[in-house]
Order: sequence, then C-alpha cells, then structure tokens
Amino acid sequence: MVATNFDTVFVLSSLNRDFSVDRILRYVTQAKQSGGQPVTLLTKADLAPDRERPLAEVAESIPGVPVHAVSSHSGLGLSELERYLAPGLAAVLLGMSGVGKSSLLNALMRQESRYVQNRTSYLVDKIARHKTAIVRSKHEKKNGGKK
Ligand SMILES: Nc1nc2c(ncn2[C@@H]2O[C@H](COP(=O)(O)OP(=O)(O)O)[C@@H](O)[C@H]2O)c(=O)[nH]1
Ligand SMILES: [Mg+2]
Repeated sequence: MVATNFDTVFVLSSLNRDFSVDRILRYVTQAKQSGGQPVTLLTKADLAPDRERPLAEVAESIPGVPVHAVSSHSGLGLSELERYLAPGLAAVLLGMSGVGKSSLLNALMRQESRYVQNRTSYLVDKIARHKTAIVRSKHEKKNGGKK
C-alpha cells in the first residue's frame, strides 16, 4: 500500500531516458489499491522533442487512467492539473527519486499563488522519501496566507 486517503494519486514518470510504461503500470496498480484515482504525469516535458508518442503509448497501455505531459520548468500542462486539486481534495505525488516530485509541488504552489491569490491553501507534507503529498484545504486559511 503506497498511500491512503488521497483523492488523486499522481504517478510521475519522466519523459527522458527513464521513461517506462511498465514502471508506470506498476505504480498505477498500487495507486488503484490505495483507493485513489490514479493520474499519470509525464514530467520534464520540456526535455522531450516528441510528447505525443509517449502520451499515446501510455493512454493505450493503461486505459481509463488520465495522462498529462507536464513541465515544472516551463509550466507546460500545469493548468490541466487544477481539476484534480479542487478545494477539499488531497493528492499525492508518487514516483522514483529524481522524477520531479518536489519541483512539481513547488510549481503548483507558485501557480496557485498566481491564479488563486490566497483564497485557498496547500498544506504540504513529505510523507515518505518517494512520496510528496498535496492537501488543499477546504477552508480559507486562517494564518494570513503563510504556509
Ligand atoms: N528539464 C526539467 N527538469 C526538471 C523538471 N522537473 C524537475 N527537474 C529536475 O529534475 C531533478 C530532480 O527533481 P526533483 O523535483 O528534486 O525530483 P524528486 O526527487 O522526485 O523530488 C532536478 O534537477 C530538477 O531540476 C522539469 O519539468 N524539466
Ligand atoms: Mg523530492
């Protein structure tokens, strides 16, 4: 069991030499067992000359699981993730070390402050070495916007 009590389990796989559909499938299987909705994120999309092929390969191999290409560096695809991060929802980021979990978390928090401007908060917690959790508070923050 990798994580419990998360609405969304983001499974991260980088779009560089580490790309492996088999590995993504193993993580997705674990995510399903946790009861959360798995969503595959192909990270470091700025490094990939061709995103469409891996996106199609994952969509075909793992039907019924949404897949998005994202880049924490360029911001590509990040707005597509808002739908999974509605107030009151909790998400966790899973993936191998170096896949870009911390960078994505930071990028999402920057995006949040840009677009939503202090109306909601993220509570952030490293729950294990290879997992990073995002919990978006249901309520207005009470501490003046500081994490
Ligand atoms: N080019 C590129 N590099 C990234 C991106 N996201 C993360 N990285 C790099 O990948 C490395 C590992 O990222 P990190 O977020 O620490 O991965 P973590 O171990 O899963 O938390 C760092 O050197 C990041 O700068 C991205 O979107 N594009
Ligand atoms: Mg990290």
